[in-house]
Amino acid sequence: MPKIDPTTHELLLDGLIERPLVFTLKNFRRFPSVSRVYFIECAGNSGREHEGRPGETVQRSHGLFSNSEWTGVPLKNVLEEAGIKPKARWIVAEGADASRMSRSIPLDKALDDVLLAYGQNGEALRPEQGYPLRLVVPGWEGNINIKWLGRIMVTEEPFMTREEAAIYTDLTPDGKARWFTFAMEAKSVITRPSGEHILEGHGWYEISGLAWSGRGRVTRVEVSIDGGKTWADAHLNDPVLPKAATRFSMPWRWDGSEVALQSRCTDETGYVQSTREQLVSVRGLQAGPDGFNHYNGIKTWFVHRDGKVTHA
Ligand SMILES: Nc1nc2c(c(=O)[nH]1)N[C@H]1C(S)=C(S)[C@@H](COP(=O)(O)O)O[C@H]1N2
Ligand SMILES: [Mo]
Repeated sequence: MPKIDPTTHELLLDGLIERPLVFTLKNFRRFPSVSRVYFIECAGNSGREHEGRPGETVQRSHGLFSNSEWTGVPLKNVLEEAGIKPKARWIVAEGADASRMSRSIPLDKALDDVLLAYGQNGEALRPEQGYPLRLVVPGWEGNINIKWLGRIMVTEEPFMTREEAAIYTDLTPDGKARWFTFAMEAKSVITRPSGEHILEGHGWYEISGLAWSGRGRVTRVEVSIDGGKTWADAHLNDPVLPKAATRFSMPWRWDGSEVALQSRCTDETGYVQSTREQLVSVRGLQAGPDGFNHYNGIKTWFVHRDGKVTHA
């Protein structure tokens, strides 16, 4: 983690803008701020499911995920203050960590809902989460949410940085890699009961879990107790916010038989979460340079007769 002195740390805004700007945290905080709830999910989250080597617990299978209230300044306001030149199409955000981790983002997104965040859950960002300033790019893969933000350059083209040209790409069966898979597609996972839980006897339980979509609101979550043969609608707990985790729940009476629990999420674009088989038929089974990314298949937990819940 970089050691950053917030009294001297600066955010440099340059490239295809009328007036290059340098912000200290103090003058930056004078912009009007907003607070919004968004998830951040690593592109590699649940990649082991794609590989066919699922994690034993929900933490191990789907744990590269969080949901927070972020406070900061819309990037749009800051870019407009600087004046965007007509040729501009992208921005490049750079971290102040040793690797200067950098990502390119289309200007349309930068002017849509991206935040320059300095607060998380009502307190200052913690050092691990990017103190003093982090780019929050709602619904897009975790890697692009640059921590310890030090520079934003407005450009004509993407920079093709290591993370976007190699690491967070998806290898397809014809040997070509998909670039710029920005949005995290609709996904859901049952968190209770889940791997390593033990059901203490037959009777009523509440099945509950989390669903989200990088493209907007979750509109429906269905739950199956027979491995996907039949489905029933789960209840969506309020509030249901766009690009944020939504909790779902469903009462369930366990009769002591073997059960395969699954959840399936639909988002406001009409997209329905697919099965692993459907995804593998399109994307194959070749890992990229950093493993499997952008996997969002339906997750199964098995309840055994003795009440043990496992991933296999
Ligand atoms: N500057 C910088 N930002 C970064 C990273 C990094 O290594 N350096 N890691 C990224 C990756 S790969 C992910 S998944 C998210 C994780 O955010 P979290 O720690 O808040 O969950 O931060 C992203 N931002
Ligand atoms: Mo990541």
